[in-house]
Amino acid sequence: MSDYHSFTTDDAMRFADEHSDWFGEHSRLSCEKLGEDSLNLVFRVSNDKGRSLIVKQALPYAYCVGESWPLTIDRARIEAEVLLKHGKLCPELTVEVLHYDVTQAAILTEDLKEYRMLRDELVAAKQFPQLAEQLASYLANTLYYTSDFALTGPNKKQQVGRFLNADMCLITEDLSFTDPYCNHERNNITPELRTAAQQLWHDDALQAEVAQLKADFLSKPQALLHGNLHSSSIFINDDNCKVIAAGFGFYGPMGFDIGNVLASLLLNYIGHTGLTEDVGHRQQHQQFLLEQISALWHQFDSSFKQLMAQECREPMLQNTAYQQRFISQIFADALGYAGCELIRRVVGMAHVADLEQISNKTLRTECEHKALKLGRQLIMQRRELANIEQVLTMLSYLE
Ligand code: SR1
Repeated sequence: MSDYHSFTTDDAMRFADEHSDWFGEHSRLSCEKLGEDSLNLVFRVSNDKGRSLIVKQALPYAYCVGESWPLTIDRARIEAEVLLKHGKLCPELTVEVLHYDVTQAAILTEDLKEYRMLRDELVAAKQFPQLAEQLASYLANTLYYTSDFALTGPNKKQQVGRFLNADMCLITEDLSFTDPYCNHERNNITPELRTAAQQLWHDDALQAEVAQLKADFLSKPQALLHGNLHSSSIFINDDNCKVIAAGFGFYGPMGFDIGNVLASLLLNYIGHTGLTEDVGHRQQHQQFLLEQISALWHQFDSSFKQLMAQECREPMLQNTAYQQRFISQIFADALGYAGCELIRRVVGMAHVADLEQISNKTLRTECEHKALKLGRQLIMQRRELANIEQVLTMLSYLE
């Protein structure tokens, strides 16, 4: 790490200028530091003709916490390489990486100025009819083409080694699968939720299932995951969406990425009971979310099955009964990981705007209880739930 130093705005400007021809000659550049990432430094470099790029630099610690939480800067290489790999598989749905520098742990990407963060848009009850189709395509392609269905055994193992990402995985292992189930100092629990949180700490049946999901997260390298695919890692406009921020990428269980997307939509559905007062408006937005949740799974399921049927490289994995069993397992895993995400966003360290922005405290607490209840049901019943419609029915019974 000898030549590494954290960037000033001047460094970021130089980095962007040296490693792209985006600005052309004789541009006057300016740079602003953005505060949109909890772990990294992020800069926007612009020229006087309105063109801009993003420079993201990993610090040797978590930006939002400080030096007491050290992290390897190798996560920038992993992030860049995940985005480049996913970008090859889904160019239109992945932010474009123009350059990355291992020594400076810095990445230069396109600036998604025409896009907004999906979480903010969903909190504002904006609707995007193509969302499920786009995300299902991203998930099916990135997960299939980085798995054993598509790669040779030796190549796959080499890839697993390139993307071990121990520090970032440990954050998820702790924040998603351990802290919410014990009285951990990192947890962020409102007084109104204290009793419900304490129930989680003593819920042996639930903890046995979370242990299974955590064990799979630790030891099931099925595909190269994004690793943090919630609605703050997705940028969107009326035509398209793009996935950003793959710093948590690693080879893990496919259901984890799918579950995180489902959880973002479910949290938004639950949150709107408190966010949107007008009943008609709320129901209309929630109906949109139900349709997207259903379409997301159905389209993923059909694309992934088609890929397995038509492109599977490995003879033994071409067995149709095996493929059917595989997709059922992915569905159950996705529901389990969605459940863990719902729970950790209520009682764990990192909360979400979908619930935090509910100004009426009573309503917010009600919504948080619903998220905990649904999270538990998804984890406990994930193997019995036969299809996504049963999940939607479960959601309607939360009221
Ligand atoms: C210290 S990082 C907290 C959370 O933010 C990220 O987006 C991940 O979801 C992580 O768990």
